[in-house]
Amino acid sequence: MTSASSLARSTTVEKPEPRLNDADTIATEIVEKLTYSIGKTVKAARIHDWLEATTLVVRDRIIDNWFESTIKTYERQDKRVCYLSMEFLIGRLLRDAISNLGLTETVREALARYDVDLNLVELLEPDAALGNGGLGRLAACFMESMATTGVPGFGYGIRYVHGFFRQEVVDGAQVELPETWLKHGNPWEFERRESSYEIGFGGKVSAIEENGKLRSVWRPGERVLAVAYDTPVVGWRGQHVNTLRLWSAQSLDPILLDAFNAGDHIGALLESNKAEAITRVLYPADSHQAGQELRLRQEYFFSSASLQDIIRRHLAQHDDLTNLADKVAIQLNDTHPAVSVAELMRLLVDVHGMEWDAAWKVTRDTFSYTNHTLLPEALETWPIHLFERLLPRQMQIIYQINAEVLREATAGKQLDDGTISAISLIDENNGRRVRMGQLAFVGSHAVNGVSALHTELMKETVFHDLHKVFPTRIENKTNGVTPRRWLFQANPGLTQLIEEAIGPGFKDDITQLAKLDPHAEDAGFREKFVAIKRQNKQRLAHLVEERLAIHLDPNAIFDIQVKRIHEYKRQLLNILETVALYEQIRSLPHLDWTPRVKVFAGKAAPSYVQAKEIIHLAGDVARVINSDPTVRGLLKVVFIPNYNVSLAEIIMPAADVSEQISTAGLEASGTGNMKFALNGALTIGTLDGANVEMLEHLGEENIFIFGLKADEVARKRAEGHRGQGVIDQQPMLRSAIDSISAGVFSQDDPNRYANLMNSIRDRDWWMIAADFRAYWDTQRQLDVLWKDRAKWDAIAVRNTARMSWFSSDRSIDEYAHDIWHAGPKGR
Ligand code: 26V
Repeated sequence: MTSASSLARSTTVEKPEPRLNDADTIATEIVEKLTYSIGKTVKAARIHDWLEATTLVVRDRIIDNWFESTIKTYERQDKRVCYLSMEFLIGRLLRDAISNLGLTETVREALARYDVDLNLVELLEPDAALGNGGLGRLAACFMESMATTGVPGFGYGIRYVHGFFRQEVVDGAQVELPETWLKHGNPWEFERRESSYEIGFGGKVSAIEENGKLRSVWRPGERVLAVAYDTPVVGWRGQHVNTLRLWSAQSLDPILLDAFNAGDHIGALLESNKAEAITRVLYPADSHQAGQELRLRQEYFFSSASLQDIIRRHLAQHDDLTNLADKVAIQLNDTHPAVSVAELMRLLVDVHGMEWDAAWKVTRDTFSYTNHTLLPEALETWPIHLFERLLPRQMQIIYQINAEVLREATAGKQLDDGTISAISLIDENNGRRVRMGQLAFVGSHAVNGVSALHTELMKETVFHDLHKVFPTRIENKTNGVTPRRWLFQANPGLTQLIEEAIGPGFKDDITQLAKLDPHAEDAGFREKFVAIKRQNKQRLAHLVEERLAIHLDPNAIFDIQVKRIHEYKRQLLNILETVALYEQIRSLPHLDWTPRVKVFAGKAAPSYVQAKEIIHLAGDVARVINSDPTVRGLLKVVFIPNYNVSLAEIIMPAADVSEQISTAGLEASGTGNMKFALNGALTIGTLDGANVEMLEHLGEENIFIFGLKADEVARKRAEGHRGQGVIDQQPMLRSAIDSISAGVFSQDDPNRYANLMNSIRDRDWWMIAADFRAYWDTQRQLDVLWKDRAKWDAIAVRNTARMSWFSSDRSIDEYAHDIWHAGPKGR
């Protein structure tokens, strides 16, 4: 038998009979699972049991398609896309899976037969919060879009035992609590003990002679096991199912028997504790480098495991690794997996015996890298001594890559010392460090930013010199969000209304949302659109009432800023405008003020002092304003604790105004901006990140842009801008800052905000004082517009109609076509 036919025989499995998807069948199967998998009768079942049984029934249906997709990719030897990301911020999976399979109403009906409410069942599922914010959520949207558009995608990441911390606010201050998403098990994952790899750390490198050539041999001093856990990712209509493979660290030698037998029971377990610590917790900082050894261990651990897995799969189908880049594209989600560049070189050269030059070509052709931030404090570098101790062979390889890249860069050209030190992989100025951005850049054939402006700024700033040497390498791929989660599931009312207006075609082809545009002129349609917005606002108001005992009036403008708390995102600008508005309403109560509700939510990195002060201030301001009868009915402020994906799904559809007010040049893209606008909120924002493309697609009458532009910010900073000069010209701003400084909102501790306020008076690094007036004026313009409901509502409808370009399906098509050359659009 030829090897090809034996392969075909071994992989062609009998296709299972398609399952029936009517409510009777599903109800029967749920009860079967309850009985035989969970061991409960219908009578004894608690709602958690119904969740588990329902999940297992839905999962069965996904598994059938999962096998089919996997076998098809294997048999056709399709090029695969491996998305390496330290974070996947997935949220809940059950509703997503049911909805993508088209089973929402059927499952609802099946459960209703037992008086079980699907909505309540869904609420019990814990969020998979394996990410910090934008970068991790983008990875989750991309996984869903790859499955939807039929790109054979593999997500590779870390199975953290504890995801992003749970936030509570105690006496105004953020408190971080551990998150325990795996407490009741995880029915979505499959442990793959057979797919496990050894990962080494430390030890020594020696060179041995083999056939007249020198070969490096790394003998690590420590080894841990990476064990795979697979989760199926189902695309729209269940057509295609991809895999998210997350690695868990285990000790190779769980109990040191010698120590155990000698009576040292605790010592016998230390090894295993140390090994398993690698995947125990997600680092909760997204703005500055932690610099801890454990973080570097995490990065290398998941990079090496993923590459070993990719190579094993490749060699199962191909004779050697020379054609790796034809069969696999590896996308590096930021620099967190950048050590992969050195690790792939090590595997190719040291383990698989490839020549250096050939290996370098394979490496570069295989990798591509996405940059997600320009903030200097977030750019990863590692001290050489740490890198060398933990990864001695990879350090040697980095030196060699560096030497050759510098040779390539200087070939035929005269480069000055400044340029050479700027493109070097080693930073010599801050105590010798490895620069992970430079490593990712030189090891990739394509490097992308996540919005047009961000990509241009990458060329001018962080990668200025590398861009000159490799002028075609940087390109743009503007972010997107999946309309399945962020419109169909989060806003079923609006989805149904859209379907009534333009038919169901938009569900399979989101560009058809454009057909909604003329309905902006239709008063009858607008009325229905507004009725749905109102229901969504009521749902949010209900949640706030329940959790915080604060009453919100759905007739007011719901003005919402939800995202990580960071100085550059300028929650402080929003709070200052809120205080100024409060003071204006108090002093001019007879004016015709437009009622507003200001909503804030977001987490601060545990060590980020200013961000925590901003949370405290939001709470303090909320308490004073909400208890002041003079502004009752006109102004309310809430900070909702523990912002996460599930809360976002309730918040996005309930917004009238979306706050996207970062200091221009600093928000790489933003994706919340897209979710809000898709759900019919009006954006007030700076010309930053993807707001720029939103302006292009919406038209300038449908978005509210204010403030300094990126180049103006840079110029002002260079000129040594200070806040005080502006504050002196702005009585409203001065009064707001003075009130906060004087302790009006913090009578228990009047000096609490002295530093925060002084930072605006002095450096005003984030241009809060500089942009205050423009922001205030634009907010008042929105107040006026609110009174012209026909106009406001038409703009809201147009926002929904014009956002289809911001679907992550479009982003994925572009990656597939321009970078990966994989999937239906990539061939
Ligand atoms: C950086 C670091 C630094 C070391 C410590 C741990 C850690 C964890 C995450 C990060 C990445 C932060 C970058 C990030 O999340 N960027 C956001 O990416 C979004 C998706 O592209 C984009 O929409 C946001 O504008 C951008 O801030």
